[in-house]
Amino acid sequence: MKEALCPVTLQNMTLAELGWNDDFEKEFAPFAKKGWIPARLIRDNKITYGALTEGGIEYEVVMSGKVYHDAESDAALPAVGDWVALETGTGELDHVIRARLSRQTCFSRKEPGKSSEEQVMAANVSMVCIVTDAGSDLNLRRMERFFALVNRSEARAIVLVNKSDLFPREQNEEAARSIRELNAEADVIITSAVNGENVKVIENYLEPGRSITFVGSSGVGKSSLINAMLGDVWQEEGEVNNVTGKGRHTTTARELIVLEQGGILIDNPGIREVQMWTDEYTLREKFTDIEEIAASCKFHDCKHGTDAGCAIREAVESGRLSTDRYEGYLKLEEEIAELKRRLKKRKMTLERRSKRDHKIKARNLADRIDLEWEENPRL
Ligand SMILES: Nc1nc2c(ncn2[C@@H]2O[C@H](COP(=O)(O)OP(=O)(O)OP(=O)(O)O)[C@@H](O)[C@H]2O)c(=O)[nH]1
Ligand SMILES: [Mg+2]
Ligand SMILES: [Zn+2]
Repeated sequence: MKEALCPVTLQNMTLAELGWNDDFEKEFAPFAKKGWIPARLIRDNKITYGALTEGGIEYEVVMSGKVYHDAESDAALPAVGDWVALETGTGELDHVIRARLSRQTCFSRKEPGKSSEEQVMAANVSMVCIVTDAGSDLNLRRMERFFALVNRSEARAIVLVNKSDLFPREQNEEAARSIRELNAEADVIITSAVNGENVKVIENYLEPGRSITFVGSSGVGKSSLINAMLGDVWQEEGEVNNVTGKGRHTTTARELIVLEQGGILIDNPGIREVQMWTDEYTLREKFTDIEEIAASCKFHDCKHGTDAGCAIREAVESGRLSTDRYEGYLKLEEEIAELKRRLKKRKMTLERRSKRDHKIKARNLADRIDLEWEENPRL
């Protein structure tokens, strides 16, 4: 029997296990001369990044003003999975990304015609694992878009039709068949993180130094599948809601896990990120019947809660609309609102980043001026 997968003991981690190869080595040569070290970005904390280096040493790093300003678009900024040249310092926030190495693959989302809007989801991944289920998450139009994105990235796509334990066999197979029809080249696998169906099959895709990134809607089971592959070793604990006391188990930042048996897994946050590559329109499409009902609410900005003259509430009360679908619809509205908040926050973050760069520059300049003054006082 195969041993359970487990994350690499950090002290022993080699660059190769992290995905380093000869092409990176070659490109890195001039940076090595400057005393900089190779590091792979494993987490995007918005202002800072988590970076792993040889021997599993993790640094919290910032990008240099130059890296920031040289980036002609968001897509050119360092992203999770990127290899960078790191200048380590002595203090906190003194570890600086001096350069980003070329990407060997790049999984990103790009709106047609809006190249500045490209968002890198994962750099240098060999495989993108798209997770869905045979129930309400299944959306063939969204799947088509995923396939188009993966195709462009030079990575390979596999699709997991997860939560098979929840649906009849025929439904899982029908879902898998309709996905295969969209893309004959993609492997489509029916899985369950709960009963372990085909979890071992995913492990067959692992290879030393190769990264697999998991994408798909929130709650579809990306973290659970990774947990199932890792056994009890790795747990993604979501924040706990103060009111309900329930864990949300939602992945909030991309996280990269290096496995002792070889291979690298990247867990991604779900729907809130998916929003960034499916648009509001695609999401609403599933609920057109409800949108039609909503059109006859008394107020055009009806929140469908306690508002007077709410057609949706009436439909639920009369049984014309099931509470399940209604709740799904409300969740969607929250997700869309969340997307908008995130986009706004992102814009503010970028502005803050640029301000911070200016502050660092100002500080460096101030230090230099002090130094010059001490060396050469002009009294
Ligand atoms: N029945 C069943 N439930 C599952 C399966 N996989 C995941 N779940 C449940 O679905 C819920 C969400 O799973 P997660 O693994 O957190 O989903 P995720 O895709 O990581 O979600 P985000 O991190 O928010 O993107 C949890 O309650 C899991 O227990 C499965 O195969 N079968
Ligand atoms: Mg998750
Ligand atoms: Zn209403």
